[in-house]
Amino acid sequence: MTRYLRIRRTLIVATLFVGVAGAASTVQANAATAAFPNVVVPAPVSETANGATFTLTSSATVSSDVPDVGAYLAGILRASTGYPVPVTSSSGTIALSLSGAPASVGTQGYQLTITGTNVTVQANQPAGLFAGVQTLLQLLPPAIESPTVTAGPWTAPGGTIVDYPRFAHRGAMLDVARHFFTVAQVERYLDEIALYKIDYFHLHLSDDQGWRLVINSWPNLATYGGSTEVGGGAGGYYTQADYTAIVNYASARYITVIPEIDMPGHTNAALASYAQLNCTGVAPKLYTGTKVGFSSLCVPLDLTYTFIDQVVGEIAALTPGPYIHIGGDEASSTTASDYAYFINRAQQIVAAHGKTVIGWHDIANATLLPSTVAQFWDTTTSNAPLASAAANGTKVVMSPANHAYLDMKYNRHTKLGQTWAGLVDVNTAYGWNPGAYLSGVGESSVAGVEAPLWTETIVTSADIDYMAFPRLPAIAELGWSPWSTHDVTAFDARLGAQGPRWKVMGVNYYHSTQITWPSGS
Ligand code: IFG
Repeated sequence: MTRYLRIRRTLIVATLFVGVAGAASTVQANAATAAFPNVVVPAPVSETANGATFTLTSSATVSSDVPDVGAYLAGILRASTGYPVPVTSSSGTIALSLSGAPASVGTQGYQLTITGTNVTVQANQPAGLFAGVQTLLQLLPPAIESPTVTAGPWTAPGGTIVDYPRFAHRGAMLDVARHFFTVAQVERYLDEIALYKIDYFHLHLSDDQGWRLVINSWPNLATYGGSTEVGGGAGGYYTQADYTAIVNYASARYITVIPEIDMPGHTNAALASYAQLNCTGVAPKLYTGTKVGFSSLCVPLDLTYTFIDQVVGEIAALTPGPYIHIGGDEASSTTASDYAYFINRAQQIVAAHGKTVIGWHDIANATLLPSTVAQFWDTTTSNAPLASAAANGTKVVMSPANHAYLDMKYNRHTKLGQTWAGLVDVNTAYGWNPGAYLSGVGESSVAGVEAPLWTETIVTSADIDYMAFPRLPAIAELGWSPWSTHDVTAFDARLGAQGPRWKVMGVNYYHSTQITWPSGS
């Protein structure tokens, strides 16, 4: 069990209530009004320092209107400080409250107030409390994230932060089809993305090289279609209980899972699992290479739509979130007319199961349902079918590969990753405006952003860490922070301050030469 895994917080259900919450925190009002340190990622909307310094002491308590968020925070504080940090029913030293927040913070934002003696996080919804807790942790010393007891002092600068997201959709994607990752590895990544107020987790569950989720009505998909991976390894798959565990772990961190079944292309694993799904009636072999565009479901075949209906039906029943991702990318082996027909039918099937479709922007070549969301992934800054769909009300999740694809190499020396979309170091990941990037797709058409991590070359959790950090926080900031705070110099400084936190957490991040990393981090 690596050091990092120990900090993978399981929410503490049984919490200890004590009657009297007292905080013997030391009050150190600094003479001059200190400014907030430039450390929080994503950058908050507003910060006002009050010159006080809060110190967490062994008598500190946490109270929370949402017990699980209180338990999450107390778990982190206990692990690193060694303090008991009981969770009380009210008026904790650190109080997480669902009342008193300004309406401006909406459903995902919060107000954080730190005085010399107390901390208050106020929000309108539980997700806002969770977001405020992430900001509070970033204002405490990096060692607060330590999985083992370490020395303080545990101080935080006094002041008030009012904060809320620019875009409601801030996602991270993990491709578990090219290489399979266990539930524990996925949960580790969920812990990491939760630190940066990510609220959607896109799980790429099927592709040419693997099918990764049990579908009871089509059992060969997992047992045969999931039996290998890129390079010929053992592959693997999630039982439906595994998938539910991932969904619940994400949900406890206010992250909604978006399952993807890629279609009609990227379907070799499914076609290899059932000969009757193939137009020829002959199943292809399992594929362990990294080519794309060579497979297609059989569009004229009625069984294809029974297959999709049953697959989508089982997945929808396991997915509390609103979206099913139908892929739609790189269907080079499907004719344009078949593709449009197929996407139109697939959307109807998903809608019949009460879910909203999201798909790679290629689906704009079909007729999109009003609620269907398109995910942009190309390296251009214009796309005519997508612009006309946006003009008709289609919302877009922005994932331009030359900025947001975490499987791109940082530079030509990077061992892992690919280069087809270019070399992407952290300032390239940060250097774009999602609300003004694609011609004809303005701010009001943009649902948000997502950082995909494709895994043709990614095998271990350390590989995931290396490619995601420090670039994922850049995409997270583009999704959360106001454009008015966009400043690469200030961002690079704040990102540098994250290094010691990742070091303590055992996150294997890339020490980009574009960032000044504190010594020892
Ligand atoms: N494009 C393919 C992915 C993956 C990627 C690797 C999309 C939508 C290249 N499709 O990105 O399957 O192979 O960078």
